Amino acid sequence: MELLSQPLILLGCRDRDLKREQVYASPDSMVCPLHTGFVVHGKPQLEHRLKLKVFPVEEPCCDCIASRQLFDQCFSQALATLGFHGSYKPGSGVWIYRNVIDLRRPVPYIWPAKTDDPNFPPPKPGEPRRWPWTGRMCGDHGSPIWEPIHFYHNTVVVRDPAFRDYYAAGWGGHVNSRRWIFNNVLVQLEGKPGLQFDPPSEALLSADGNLLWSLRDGASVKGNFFAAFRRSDRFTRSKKHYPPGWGASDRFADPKLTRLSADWRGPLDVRLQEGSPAIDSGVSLPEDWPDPVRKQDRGKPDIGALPLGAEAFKAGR
Ligand SMILES: [Ca+2]
Repeated sequence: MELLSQPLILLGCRDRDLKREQVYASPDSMVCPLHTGFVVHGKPQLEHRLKLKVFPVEEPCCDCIASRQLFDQCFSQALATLGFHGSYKPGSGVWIYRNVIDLRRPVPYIWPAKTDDPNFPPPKPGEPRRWPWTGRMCGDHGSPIWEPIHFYHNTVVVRDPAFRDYYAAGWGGHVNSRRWIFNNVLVQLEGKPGLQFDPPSEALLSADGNLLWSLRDGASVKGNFFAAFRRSDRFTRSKKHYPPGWGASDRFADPKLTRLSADWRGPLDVRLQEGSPAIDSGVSLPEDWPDPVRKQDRGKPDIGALPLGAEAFKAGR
């Protein structure tokens, strides 16, 4: 089985930041590198077949959360790439930046129970059969309070619309603690990117300088993609806490990545090409936000994981 040919890294990472790991999850798992390690849901027969170890959720260590950072990593094939679980008290936050998150690949949530299992509809004429599901950017298990999150300068590619069409591949949802979402490239292969938000108070969220795109459907969008949202009460209310308003500098445009295919088997090269609308389109971030390549970025910030001219980092062991 091809899934088994890839390394599986179980993250317990209590005593260090994570850098340049190639992180894969199992087909039926949630990776929780931010806090709790690795959670496998049910299906013991599947776990056995995949020779996975099940790591119990650990009690938190809030001291280590205070400095938790994830950067220069590649994530792929995860059911919920960054997830939260447990009833722990959130720490002082995590910093997630300069990562490549490639969620094009299908994730088998369940296996077919029979040959005509309705969970596996037949393909449309001319299209190949495929798994109905892919991974999610973020999620939780049991509705915990999420860590305060700084999510900035990442490049994210997902296949499907986010849960409830939440903004930024899902980061606009489950906002129950402070969150910052800035200068990310967020490409969806199919369907329009979501512009839904759910924080109970606008004070919890700051978001701007993100570039959204749909590989299949972006070119068919006429007019200003953000027009309706920017007329909304929600946008107006967001100005009280983030004066430009959520996503005031966001863009909807093809980021012109070096290599991006709808076929998950194809390589993903997130380096920006000359002329990319991501160049110099980000918003300025505080100097004290950690960033190893800020000095390589000429002029205004380039959106995404790699500024123009930066070499792709090598992740994995
Ligand atoms: Ca720049």
